[in-house]
Amino acid sequence: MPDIAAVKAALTAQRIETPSWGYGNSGTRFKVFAQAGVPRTVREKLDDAAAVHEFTGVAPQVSLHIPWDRTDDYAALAAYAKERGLELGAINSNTFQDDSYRLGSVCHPDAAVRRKAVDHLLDCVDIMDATGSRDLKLWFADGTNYPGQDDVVGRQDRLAESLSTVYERLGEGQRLLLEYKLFEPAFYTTDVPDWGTSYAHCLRLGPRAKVVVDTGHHAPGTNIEFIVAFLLREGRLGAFDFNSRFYADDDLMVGSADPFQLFRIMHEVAKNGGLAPETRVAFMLDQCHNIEAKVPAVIRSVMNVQEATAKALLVDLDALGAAQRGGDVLAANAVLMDAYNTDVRPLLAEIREERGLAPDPVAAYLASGRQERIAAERVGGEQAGWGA
Ligand SMILES: [Mn+2]
Repeated sequence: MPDIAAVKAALTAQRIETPSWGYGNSGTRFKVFAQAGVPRTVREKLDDAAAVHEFTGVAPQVSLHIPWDRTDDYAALAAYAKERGLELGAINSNTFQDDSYRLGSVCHPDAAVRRKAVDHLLDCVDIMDATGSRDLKLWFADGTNYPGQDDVVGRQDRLAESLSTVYERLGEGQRLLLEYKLFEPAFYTTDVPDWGTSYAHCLRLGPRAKVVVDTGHHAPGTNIEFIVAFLLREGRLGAFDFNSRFYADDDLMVGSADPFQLFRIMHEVAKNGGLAPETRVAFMLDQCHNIEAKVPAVIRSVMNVQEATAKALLVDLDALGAAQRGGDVLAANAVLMDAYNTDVRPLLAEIREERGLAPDPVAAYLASGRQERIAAERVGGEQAGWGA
């Protein structure tokens, strides 16, 4: 059986990075619903992230999105974060909200547009230098809508050249994380549609280029845990963008739609060394809380990742290996299911109490009065939302 002290140590050491945009208003293509108390500035987003860390104890990093979180002094922003017990995490680029990107950004047929996109990515590396961020996270909306619209291989060549320019600019300890997505906004070809395309570009770039697995970016039925296991084996799993989905890229709270899938993913992570700090896998959330209260939703999401991780750590790997070597299909499956069916909430509550935290972070946040306080204080100004 797993050593419970080691399980507790692994859960205490786990870090889950939250996204600045998760604290702002977001929506669907139909409507963005405003909520009371939503941040109006990047500093107020950091205040919300600090609250999530205060109640969970495992979320000290915040991803920024440029230009949504643009500020004129990134070192000062990093200092503001540090005063609140936070660090600035991945810098997410944005090459999808400018009119010039109608036909793509780094894959655009016009070299001048590609240069503009690459210059933005290089600006993001400058920001990383100022914030101390380790990771540049790239997702491109590039692709085509109609057969014949552009040269598929030509676009791959442009992508490779653009990525190479950015990779060469990275400083010591900085990484390039390349995220893939099957479709949307492009509906015929997407230039980085899957893990294989991302992996192939990362291989050519070098060892500090890694793949990002956004759990909402696959075709229905895709075996995501296989992708995770493969990338870990190859040393190319850079990060997760956790969220969950029923249909497409729904960006719902991680673990809400399919907690069993999240457990299967975390089992491969835990079994294959992905929780070890030296493997440097970043566990990030990429979610939009459109109708639910945002800070409690982020806290719940962090807890969902912790619960899946705890169950994964409880898998009896010795018994599993014995059953697998013996060809005992039912016993092997039963080992996994025993762990999945364990109620780990008391264990996580115990770990929190040992660290001086409330056993139920959502209940503690709601009882703290903070939500009412920020709703009263954050009046006037313009609420932060996606795209701003
Ligand atoms: Mn993502």
